[in-house]
Amino acid sequence: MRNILIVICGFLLAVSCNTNDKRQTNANVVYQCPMKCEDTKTYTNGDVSCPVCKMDVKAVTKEEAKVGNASHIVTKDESIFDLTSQWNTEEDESIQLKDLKGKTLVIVMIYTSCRTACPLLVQDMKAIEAKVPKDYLKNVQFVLVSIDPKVDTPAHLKEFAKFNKMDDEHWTFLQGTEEGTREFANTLALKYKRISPIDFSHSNMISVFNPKGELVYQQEGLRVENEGTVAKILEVTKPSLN
Ligand SMILES: [Cu+2]
Repeated sequence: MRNILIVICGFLLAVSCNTNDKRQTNANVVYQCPMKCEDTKTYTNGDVSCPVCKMDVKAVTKEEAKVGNASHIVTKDESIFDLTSQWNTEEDESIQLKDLKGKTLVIVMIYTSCRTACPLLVQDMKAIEAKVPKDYLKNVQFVLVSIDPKVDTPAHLKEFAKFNKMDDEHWTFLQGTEEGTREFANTLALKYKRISPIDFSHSNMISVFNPKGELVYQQEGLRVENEGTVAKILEVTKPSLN
């Protein structure tokens, strides 16, 4: 009888330890926008959606939640010139990213029918371009990659470029395939998601690649200070002599 009691006590102890463990794990779970629109802000309730991008919040550990947006900055040795996806430019030329090799690339992902963030991102790109001296500008390519390749055809992109006075040679607009676009966004750690038949939610990010195609800098947000971005562009770009 005594033995049985010991076994039962042992069993109860084990069960209560288990429940404790579970409680601990649950206490460590919070909810957060998968795009970190509100940076490190968390919710205790998983039934809400992000007030910024409208995506459902997802469960993360408290440690994961503390890692802010800036953690996306990846300085890997991988080059975007290794990507073999095919793209169409606004001039209706078919290219691969490696065709842009040798220049510093300043890249943003947008879609032309966006009426909220993208017009600001376009202005941010132009503000950066305005700060790059002419002799450097020859070795820098400003690239706008569409996240809505169905709508943003080369003709459409050309129209957009003209309208926004971005049709100088150092501007390039790219339309890819759905797959190629998604793959490219992943290499930037950039997230986007269709939220209605015509609209997307997306991260707001301008990325700088050195002439070897390695990611060297990312500017996050809208209308943010661009000094760091410009400094990085000048650091990795050789001015042209003529
Ligand atoms: Cu947008």
